[in-house]
Amino acid sequence: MHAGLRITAFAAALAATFGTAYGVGEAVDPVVEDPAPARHESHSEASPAPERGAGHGGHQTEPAGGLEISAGGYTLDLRTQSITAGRRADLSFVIRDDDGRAVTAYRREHDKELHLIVASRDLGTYRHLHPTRAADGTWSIPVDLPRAGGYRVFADFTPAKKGAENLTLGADLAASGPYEPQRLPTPNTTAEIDGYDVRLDGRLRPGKESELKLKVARDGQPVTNLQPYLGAYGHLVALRSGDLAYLHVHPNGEPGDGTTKPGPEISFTATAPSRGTYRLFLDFKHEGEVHTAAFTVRAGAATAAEEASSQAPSGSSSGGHEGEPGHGH
Ligand SMILES: [Cu+2]
Repeated sequence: MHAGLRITAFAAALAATFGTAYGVGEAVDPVVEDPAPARHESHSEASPAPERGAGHGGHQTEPAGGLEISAGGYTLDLRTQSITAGRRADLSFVIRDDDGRAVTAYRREHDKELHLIVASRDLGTYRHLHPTRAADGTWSIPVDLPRAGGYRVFADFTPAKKGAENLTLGADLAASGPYEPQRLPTPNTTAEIDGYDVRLDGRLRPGKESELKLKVARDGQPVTNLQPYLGAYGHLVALRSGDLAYLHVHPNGEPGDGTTKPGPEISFTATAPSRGTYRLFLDFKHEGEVHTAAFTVRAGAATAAEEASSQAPSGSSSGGHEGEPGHGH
């Protein structure tokens, strides 16, 4: 399984189909030279996968996923479009092909046929779920969203059909109730969750691959017995603040490969599709429980100092806007 190749081919297909979306990344990042012409589309089933990053133009730009409800010939048909905040409800959906038929055959990725992410528009609430598929192709899972507001539902899957690429489709979900948008937390490199301290090293870069390392500790001691979760020691999802573009992040190494240790460090490779502010969510498993640590990071800050100086919250404005305060430059 070479996620790199699939995603590269997917990038090319997406570029061919949705040239404008791809153009966003190009416009803000002059380093991107190769617009990934449509001819690359045919690659998907070909020759052995090249190493990630060895692709077109010497580096790889992965397009953002999740911004479209329909892409690559598949559509996310979200049957539940509204629920009540704070009340458990069944979320159900169907993935449909070009002919409107429910897709019932998937390729497993990270141990599952489909990964479902539910995130609030203000990125204050995040869920990584694994719904159950009925024989007719209907997926369902109970959800309980604590706060009212707008949410985005992401389905990350690969149809089993020959030549099909990994896709992340997104659809809106509303949770009714009194709405109080939360401000995006300021950038952080340490997160405390359920008694664990998680430290983030490395920076997310626009249009360039970079390594992100997360180190897990508890009571000041490095955790060296993380448990495999979804075929890795951690699962990292990055969402762009402002439009909730969904980034694919690849774990480096996997349990049992002879070199990857069960902590304290978990390594990932990620590419931001543009400058901007992103929220990173790390799921890791320890002593039978899954925990989620969250980080706010800026991609494209010229220096660490700029990153730090742009962290200051913008005064006491209580305009009730979602997301982050404006850029400091
Ligand atoms: Cu998952």
